[in-house]
Amino acid sequence: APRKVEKLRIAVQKSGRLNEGSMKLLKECGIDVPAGNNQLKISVDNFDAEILFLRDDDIPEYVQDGVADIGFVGENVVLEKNKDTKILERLGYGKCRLSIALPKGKKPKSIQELDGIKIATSYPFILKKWLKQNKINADIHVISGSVEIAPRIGLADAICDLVSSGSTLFSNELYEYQIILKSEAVLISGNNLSKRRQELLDQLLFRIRSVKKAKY
Ligand code: PRT
Ligand code: ZN
Repeated sequence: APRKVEKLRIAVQKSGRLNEGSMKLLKECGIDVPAGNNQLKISVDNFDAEILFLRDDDIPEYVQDGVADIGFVGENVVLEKNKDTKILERLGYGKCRLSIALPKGKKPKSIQELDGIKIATSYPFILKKWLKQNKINADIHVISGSVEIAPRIGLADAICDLVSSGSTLFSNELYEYQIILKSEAVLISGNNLSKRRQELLDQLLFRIRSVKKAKY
């Protein structure tokens, strides 16, 4: 019987802000991913790999559990989920900041003045850690989407959310007060790759680093 080929299982965001950058990077690495018709899993023809298309939030857990071997995902998601994975490489796309934003006109002279306020966020783990490090006592109110409207409807005094151009904050009469994390897409891996999969990962990493070098 033919031996089953072991493939490197690569998790990529199915759709959203990181999909295009991740697919482009794979292509630049010489990995041809056949155009998918909305499939969850696609095999690559010219590299022993298969691509798993997932929601970004699920990628750290799937990589930790060994459902995927590696994943392309935002560092913000990796740090928030706090799973047992390691960051192998920063990838240079998907750049954004996780920042505390305040209503226009509120201008605390120092971050200590944030004490006692209520902050709406989808990033409670990262925010909590930052508040603790800075000895600030604030209330965290977790919401999963449209965080930027929370101050206007009286749900919170401030928000902690991802910012890139700043236009979402601007149109909600908020401004970026304090950056708590600078994020970009990263490559993560789990801890128990087979010998063959580790070999494939080393090949891919070598190519990723060559692509990055060629860009600078
Ligand atoms: O469906 P799935 O769960 O996979 O996707 P998602 O909707 O959760 O994530 P998606 O595609 O929005 O973002 C994926 C990743 O892109 C994030 O985890 C970040 O690592 C990165 N990224 C980079 C951003 C942004 N820039 C960004 N601007 N993610 C979100 N935003 C949002 C932000 O939350 C806010 O609503 O864009 C708005 C602010 O943008 P500006 O330009 O108005 O400042
Ligand atoms: Zn998501």
